[in-house]
Amino acid sequence: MEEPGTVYFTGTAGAGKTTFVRAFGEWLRHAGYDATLVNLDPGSEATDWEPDVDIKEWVRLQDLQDEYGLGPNGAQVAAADLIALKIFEVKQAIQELKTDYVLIDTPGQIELFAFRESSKAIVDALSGDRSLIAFLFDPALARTPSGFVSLLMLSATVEFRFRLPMSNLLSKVDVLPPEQLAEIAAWSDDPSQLYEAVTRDAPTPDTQLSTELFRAIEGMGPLTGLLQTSAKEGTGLEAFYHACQTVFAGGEDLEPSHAPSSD
Ligand SMILES: Nc1nc2c(ncn2[C@@H]2O[C@H](COP(=O)(O)OP(=O)(O)OP(=O)(O)O)[C@@H](O)[C@H]2O)c(=O)[nH]1
Ligand SMILES: [Mg+2]
Repeated sequence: MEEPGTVYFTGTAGAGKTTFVRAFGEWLRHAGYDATLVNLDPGSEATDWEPDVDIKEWVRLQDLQDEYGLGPNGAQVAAADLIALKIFEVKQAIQELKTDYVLIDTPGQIELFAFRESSKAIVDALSGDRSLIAFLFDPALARTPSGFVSLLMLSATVEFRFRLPMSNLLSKVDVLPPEQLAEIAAWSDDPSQLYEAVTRDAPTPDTQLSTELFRAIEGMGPLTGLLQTSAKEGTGLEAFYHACQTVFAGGEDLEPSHAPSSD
């Protein structure tokens, strides 16, 4: 059997990761594909759905807090290390289900996920040749030029850490008016429009910084294809599926787009 396509969902707290995983999982099943939905968040409190593989069977944030008197963030750090120790059991549970797709919901606190060495070990263990990281842009941040640039930087940081192909998604587009969506689309398609928006912003102290950050991003490569999605309304799920397929089929370079070429 062909190796499954594995997609990790990352993004700032509350960006819509869990909702997207569920909606996309349903979309895939409806379209006739099997999907395994994996919860990698040991602190997830969702009671209204059952992931197919749930890290809480192995590691629970609440237990760590109770047992060791840790705060929520200390417990997340400890949890990431414990998950890394259990990761081959988790991998086996995923593999036993033998599905076409594996959708992985990651912990809400992106810095805990993105910056821990143990997360790198977790992602390395679960990823095959057909893997992709989806990074969700929360519209609450993405609608301002400086917020948009900050999210691009964060997405680039995740790519730099994990060295996997990335797909950037704008989530919850149902909450933004069409003019704002058009503006965000223009920023992602045309770097010069983003640059203009950043510099046109009121001359607040962060403008200089945003401009410098933007230049750094521009130097890394093209800011291509921010997909507009709404898990609530089902918008963009098919387009995201095609984006995944393109990466899995090797249609796009499987190396991180920002990696320097070796020749
Ligand atoms: N309008 C709208 N709201 C959404 C959509 N997707 C998620 N939300 C809402 O956004 C909030 C956060 O969604 P989650 O899916 O829990 O986000 P998350 O990134 O998993 O959050 P954490 O794991 O806590 O970081 C919830 O109130 C969701 O109902 C969407 O497509 N449209
Ligand atoms: Mg979540």
